[in-house]
Amino acid sequence: MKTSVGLTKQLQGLDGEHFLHPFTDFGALRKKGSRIITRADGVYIWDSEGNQILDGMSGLWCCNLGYGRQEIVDAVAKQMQELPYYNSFFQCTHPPAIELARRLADIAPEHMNNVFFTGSGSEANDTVVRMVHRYWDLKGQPDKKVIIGRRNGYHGSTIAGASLGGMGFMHKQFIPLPYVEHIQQPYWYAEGGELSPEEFGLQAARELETKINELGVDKVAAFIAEPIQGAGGVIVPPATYWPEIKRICDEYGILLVVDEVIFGFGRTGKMFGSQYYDLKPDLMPFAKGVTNGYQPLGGVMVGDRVAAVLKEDSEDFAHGYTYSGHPVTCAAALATLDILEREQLVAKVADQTGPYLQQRWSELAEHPLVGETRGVGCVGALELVKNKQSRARFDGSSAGDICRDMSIKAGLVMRAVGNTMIIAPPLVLTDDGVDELVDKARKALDLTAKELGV
Ligand code: PXG
Repeated sequence: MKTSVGLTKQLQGLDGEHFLHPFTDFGALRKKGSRIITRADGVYIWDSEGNQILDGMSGLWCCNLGYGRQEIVDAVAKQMQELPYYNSFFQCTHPPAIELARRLADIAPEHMNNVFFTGSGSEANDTVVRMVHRYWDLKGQPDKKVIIGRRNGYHGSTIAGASLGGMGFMHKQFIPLPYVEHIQQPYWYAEGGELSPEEFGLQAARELETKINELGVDKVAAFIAEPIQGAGGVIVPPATYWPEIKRICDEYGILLVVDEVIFGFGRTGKMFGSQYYDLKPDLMPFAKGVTNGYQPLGGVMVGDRVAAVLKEDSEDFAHGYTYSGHPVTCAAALATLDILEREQLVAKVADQTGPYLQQRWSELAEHPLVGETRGVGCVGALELVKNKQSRARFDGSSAGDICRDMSIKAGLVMRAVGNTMIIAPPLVLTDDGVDELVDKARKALDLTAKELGV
């Protein structure tokens, strides 16, 4: 749909009047007017002014197979006709949820054979808290309640999700759960100082050991982390980080929760980020890409040692949502997994799309504004800096905000996290698509440099 400028203004007016957007300064947006997206196809979106924009963020890290996937639409329509809703409470179930549970058990790491369904990644992380606490209660260690996360980690926006995450700007707007603690993030470029990435990775990981000892291992239940921080700025940990975290979790016997909401379903070139880093998580929350973003579905994959204990519980596990295992969302997920397998997209990211994107993306490091580029598979980040040698940053998020707007002007959705620019394009991006993305990102950087007068 191409709308007229007049209609765009009218919709923006109504939007500002009635619609409270997530993570938004309502007043500022109302003044500026929101961008109205009216349709999408393949790797492109179109706005109400008719501009065609390459979606470098796969919606919000979720439309990994791109738009216009009729097969998912058909599966959803068929399921809606057959059984649009039934619950999985009170000893009931239905074929789509059963089939999806089995399918997920097939593709998850070997030791993960059970799933609890939710409606989102945030609900998945609320479920994580409930499972972790129940597990240790049933193990006869009810004092083990503390969950350790990381500063600048993101695990969603419910009270539990936002508490597990370590976003200071979120924490200051509510009272985080008292049993969640945070340690340093493995963000070498911003916090590594004079240390090598390898030294810094070890140091950041060892904060977990220090924190466990400070709190007492008898109080600590679990550690939660994203394999690579997504919303925090595509922070790829140094190679030394995950092996050391693994060692500490094993040695102290605490549960390892790897949040796969962004990296699940192929983004690193492995089915799960845990497999990319050779981790053996006890719990694996997921969402987003499982339905290609077409339906709201999340869940928690449960490792055998936790599942065995929960399944021996003589009481109900007193937790669940009306839409846990909603049949229509499960049908969307099954169609998504069919496509992912048939088009061999995970292998394609590992062998072709990922390496080519990383090679072309790294060329942007030569740009005068860019201090570092990094990435894995189909994600990338670049740091906008005043000075490449000293790694001196621009104030606040000024450069990032400009670059985000310039990127749209250049025809590309690139997200700004402060002064870090990030991309997570659909896994179906072709080599030509990669070239287009990098050309547009470079144009955005040139326009940003001009605007900043550097
Ligand atoms: N865990 C991780 C790792 C996430 O990235 C969630 C949990 C929560 O999922 P739901 O479905 O409840 O949103 C997320 C979500 C951003 C951005 O700006 C990232 C997310 C959500 C919204 C914005 O990068 N990730």
